[in-house]
Amino acid sequence: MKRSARTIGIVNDSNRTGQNPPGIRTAVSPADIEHFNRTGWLLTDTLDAAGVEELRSWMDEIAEWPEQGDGWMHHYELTDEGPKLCRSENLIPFHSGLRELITTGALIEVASALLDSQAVLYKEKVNYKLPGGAGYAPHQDAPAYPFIDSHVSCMVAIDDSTPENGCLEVASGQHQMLLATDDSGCITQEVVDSLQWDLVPVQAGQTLWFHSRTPHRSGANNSRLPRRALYPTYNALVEGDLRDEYYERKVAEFAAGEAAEGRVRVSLIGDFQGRSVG
Ligand SMILES: O=C(O)CCC(=O)C(=O)O
Repeated sequence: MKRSARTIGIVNDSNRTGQNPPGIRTAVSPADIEHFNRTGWLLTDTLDAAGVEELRSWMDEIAEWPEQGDGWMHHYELTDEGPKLCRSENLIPFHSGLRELITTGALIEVASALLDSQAVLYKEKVNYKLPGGAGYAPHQDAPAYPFIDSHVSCMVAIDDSTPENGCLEVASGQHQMLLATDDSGCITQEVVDSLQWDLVPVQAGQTLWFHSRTPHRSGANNSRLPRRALYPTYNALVEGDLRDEYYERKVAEFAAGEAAEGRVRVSLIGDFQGRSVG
């Protein structure tokens, strides 16, 4: 895969409001919303050091949940060091702290501001990207998110996300339409080569917001430390509260279909490059 990309930094950390529990200290300004509407992404501060520590402890708990749960899903990939957890999803029915963090307070307020409408949670996942964990091919999320056209997602960084450990790369200003896709539902190589890709390092506690049509990709984790990130996705409530339907559809499609040869299936498109555990 051709991987030339520039690096961009935080775009706006002004206009921050006072403390909101638990450890959240952010709001978006009109300039932030303008940036998001123009580029399709926005980097904000979300958690202070205590909030990051709490989120890390929740992630440690969730990673210990049994593989066969009461509705949550764990996915595993094969790395050179053996099988590792790569994703957990459908988590909020089983974790009150996480439910509060992503369905009340600053995150849902920012999502509502970016959607310009009251937001509701569409889905949630954690990508662990443990050492040796694989990256994601260039894609837009919208083809993997059925029922409606527009969503806003965010990556809440649990660990610092860097070029070395597989931070996201985005293509700015490309979120108005769906791009051409290949057999796996990812962006065709010709289109990928025509886009400018920007690396977006995200520090633990910061949040990278992006539209579900914002093209993005990421590399493997070539470091010795985890690169965990929490990804809630929201939609406008006027379009429906679709979370239960989303997971019903996902479970049904996973039961009916196979992953591409040798790959782990974590999504309704084939963006994840992780090897199957077998
Ligand atoms: O966590 C990453 O590196 C990328 C995740 C991603 O693109 C996705 O889950 O759709």
